Amino acid sequence: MFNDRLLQTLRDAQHLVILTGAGVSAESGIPTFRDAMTGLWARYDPQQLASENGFRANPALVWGWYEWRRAKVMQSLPNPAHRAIAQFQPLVPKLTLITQNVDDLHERAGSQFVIHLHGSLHEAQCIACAKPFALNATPTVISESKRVEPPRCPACGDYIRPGVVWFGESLPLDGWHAAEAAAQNCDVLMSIGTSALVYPAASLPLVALTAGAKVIQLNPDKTNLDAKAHFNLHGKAGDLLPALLQ
Ligand code: BJW
Ligand code: ZN
Repeated sequence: MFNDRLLQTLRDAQHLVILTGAGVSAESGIPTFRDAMTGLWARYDPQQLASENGFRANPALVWGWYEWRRAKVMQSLPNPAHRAIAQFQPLVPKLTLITQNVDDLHERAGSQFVIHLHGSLHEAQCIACAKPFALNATPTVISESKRVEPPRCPACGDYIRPGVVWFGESLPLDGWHAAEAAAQNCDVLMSIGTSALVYPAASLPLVALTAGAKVIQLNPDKTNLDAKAHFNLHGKAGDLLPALLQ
């Protein structure tokens, strides 16, 4: 099913970087962002829902939408792609797992150290003073367009916001620096289930290529990375990754 050079590249890997995107959670029933029919951005305006201006303009709309997504993730289970990624860990001397996903499905599949470049649906903080806020364990929002007034910060009284990275915002700097260093120092990088359109995450495979690493891409569709990657595997992560482990 796979070509020998690809399998040898994986067997020889000393430091494997795995960069994941929404496609890895798609088979758990979590919608991606940019898939034409089913992606979140096909139905919602990213400026309205994933920017600080959007939140300031309509906090209850944005908070309700994120609570609906958090509930959806909590009702979902890791899929064979998450589980296969966790199973790579003992097979290579060093593995760095970097995700753009805001769910916790890698952790629930058994991956221990996960760099979350775009934050987490399961964290929240004050929009003004950044004090962390403990979310209730069981979100009750089941309708995607239900408006829910966000909680208020006990310290300063401003709104609590989702702990995710919106457009125009900085990535968590520790995570970003660790991700960049891993891309610079790895010998193999796998880019899985990402459209490779959102920066700076999309620059990580390019950093690895420039540093001389082999890049393997897994995605049912073509992306901008196809022309640059050493190997392009067109298929679903949940089919390809378990087969690669065989
Ligand atoms: C399957 C599958 C299956 C389906 N198996 N695959 C112009 C040019 C360049 C950059 C910019 C620009 N204008 C503005 C910018 C910057 C901007 C940016 O990149 N915009 C571009 C869209 C143009 N970036 C930022 O603003 C970032 N901040 C920043 O740059 O600050 C400076 C800084 C840098 C470093 C340190 C400090 C400061 C912030 C970006 C934040 C992105 N936020 C979101 C929302 C998070 C919250 C939430 O969840 O609501 O993050 S947007 C959304 O896109 C989300 C995702 O993590 C991100 C990436 O999406 P992903 O994962 O690739 O999903 P999709 O849907 O795009 O692709 C899924 C893929 O899966 C598809 O290809 C399918 O084919 C595939 N698939 N089923 C495998 N079964
Ligand atoms: Zn506050």
